[in-house]
Amino acid sequence: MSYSSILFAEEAGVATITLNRPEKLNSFTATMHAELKHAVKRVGEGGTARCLLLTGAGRGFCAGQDLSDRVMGKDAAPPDLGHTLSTLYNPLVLSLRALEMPVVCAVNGVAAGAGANLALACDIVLAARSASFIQAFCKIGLMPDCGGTYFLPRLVGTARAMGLALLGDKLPAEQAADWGLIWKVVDDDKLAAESQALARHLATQPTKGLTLIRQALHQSAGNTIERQLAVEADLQRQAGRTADYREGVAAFMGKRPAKFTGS
Ligand code: LHQ
Repeated sequence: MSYSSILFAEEAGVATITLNRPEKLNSFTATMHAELKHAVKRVGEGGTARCLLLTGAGRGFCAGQDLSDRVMGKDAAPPDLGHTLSTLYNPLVLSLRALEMPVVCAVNGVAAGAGANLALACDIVLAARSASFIQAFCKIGLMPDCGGTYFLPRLVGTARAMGLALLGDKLPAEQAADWGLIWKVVDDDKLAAESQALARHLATQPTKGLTLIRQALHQSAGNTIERQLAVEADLQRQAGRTADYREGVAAFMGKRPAKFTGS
């Protein structure tokens, strides 16, 4: 499949997907959804990638749904947005969460609506100092989707989640980092290099172990302590069977750098 709305590159163990409709702030169209679905599947199913990096082209990261696709005539029947979510956005979020590798997001500019929540679905979010996050849904009569009502209260607590979702104010990147919504802020001109370096580092690490870490943290939100301890025992059992665990211990004992293969 050739892509028109995203860019795809794979190098040094990192698959990079760049949302690429800069003139419309990389807002989502049906084509972009189809291409993203294809690219994420391709990353998960083969190739050499051990980390996915998601970013945007131009001055925005993603402005959510392309609203020019959504203009309704006065007498037109209302659209079934639930269908749009069930068939496009929800599978996208779940496909990112199901990848067996870490997912880094480099938010290069404004992230609004579903674009903001797409970023929050990733494991480590870096943002350019000039970037911002906007839960824009309330301004057009909608509610946060693309996982927003799941991620926001878990990341920043209910009070801040409510404020963000009900007011739709622009949250500057630095405040997002201060609030724990994202991992860190980077100077604009360093974002591409720093996020690529982080992704390349992750791609050299024990990929199976990292996948188990993200699985455990994903499950933690809805679990009791008893259940989560059981999850840890189960996943650690799997970690203990990996070649990278064997290598990690051998390297530590041999006082040498470990060479992880991701297996
Ligand atoms: C856009 C968009 C956009 C089209 C900028 N669409 N063109 C899920 C289920 C189904 C349906 C509904 O939605 C959802 C989930 C959602 O994501 S709902 C939320 C949709 N997103 C928004 O409401 C955000 C709309 N955009 C904005 O509020 C602003 O553009 C922000 C604050 C993101 C950026 O503002 P500025 O920096 O001032 O840029 P701008 O507004 O001038 O935008 C630049 C261009 O991009 C402009 O086009 P033009 O041809 O005039 O230069 C905008 O029309 C276009 N654009 N967002 N979502």
